[in-house]
Amino acid sequence: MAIGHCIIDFKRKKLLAHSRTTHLLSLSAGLLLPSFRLLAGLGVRLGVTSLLLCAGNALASGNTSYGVPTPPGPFLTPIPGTTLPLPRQVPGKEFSTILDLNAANSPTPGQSMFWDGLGGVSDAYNYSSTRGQLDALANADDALFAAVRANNTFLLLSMQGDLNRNSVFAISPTGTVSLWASNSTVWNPAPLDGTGTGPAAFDLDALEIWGPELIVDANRFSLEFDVLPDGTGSASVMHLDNSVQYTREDIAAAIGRPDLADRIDLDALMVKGDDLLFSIQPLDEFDGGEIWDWSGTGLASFLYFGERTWNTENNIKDYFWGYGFDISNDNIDALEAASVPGPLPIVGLGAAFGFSRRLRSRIKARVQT
Ligand SMILES: [Ca+2]
Ligand SMILES: [Ca+2]
Ligand SMILES: [Ca+2]
Repeated sequence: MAIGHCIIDFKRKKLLAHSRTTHLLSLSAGLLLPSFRLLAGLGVRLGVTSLLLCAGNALASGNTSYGVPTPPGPFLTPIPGTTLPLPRQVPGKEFSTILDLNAANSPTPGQSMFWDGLGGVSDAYNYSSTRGQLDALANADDALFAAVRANNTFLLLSMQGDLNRNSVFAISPTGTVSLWASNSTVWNPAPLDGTGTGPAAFDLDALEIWGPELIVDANRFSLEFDVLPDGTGSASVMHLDNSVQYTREDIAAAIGRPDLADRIDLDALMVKGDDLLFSIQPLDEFDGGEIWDWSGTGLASFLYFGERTWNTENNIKDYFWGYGFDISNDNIDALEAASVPGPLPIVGLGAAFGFSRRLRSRIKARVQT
């Protein structure tokens, strides 16, 4: 059981992307084991890392690659459903702060970080070595993209400002709102504030989850103001190699406002091939809380999810307040999705086994005496 949960799985997007060259071993409990060739293709480091993580899970000793003593996991596979996994159970999480920082807390434009869901972070990738601030992350084949459209997963979103250090909220298929990750779930201890006297609050503004651990797989991104990484032009959605998937003209036309092409700024993103789920920075009549669902051609429509339409009229501030959460504004600045069929496996399985073994021997000793 412990071994099964230790096996690192990949998001379906990764599996699909490599399905032609990869043999998959289907395991019970819906877990999938990627072949060694896939591991090698993605970086031999991963295989070693996952083994280390498994060992760490059992031993719960030493620092993980994220710099904290407790390793994340047990990792789950993204599957449509009505159970929300814990952040630590979702492999391959990446994020960026609104003022891009690296794991050493130095301002680093374009920087993303891995986070383990237990407060540990490490540097992931720099998308803009020149000047641009990262403001949206996605994978070309985002897990659970179709499940969002089918209203059969949890929609994850971050609001601009992360008021009260609430970084990521989860919207259930029936529209209930819960907190999925606080500042300290993402990065703890958080970077010190300017006075050096305490942890500063930060605003998570880009999020990508479900992937191999400690391997960069956010291969779609947007920069603040939709500039190109070299600053010579503009684009809303880019590939990892800095080629343009969608221009600002494309996005402005998709929302029916081609006149906004020189001002639009995409700031939250999920991708599946040509299809996008996206939000923008507040602009004209748009308050930034809109989520558009777009096939890549023609007009986009507003997403219907959680028994509501995510258009401008959807007052997110009032909606969240109904669930006890205060937010600064209606601007969504990161999008993702998470679900498993449930129930959740027990967290800290290694420790639990250790305990039960001690308990058993104690009981045994008592019986013998
Ligand atoms: Ca945010
Ligand atoms: Ca942008
Ligand atoms: Ca927005």
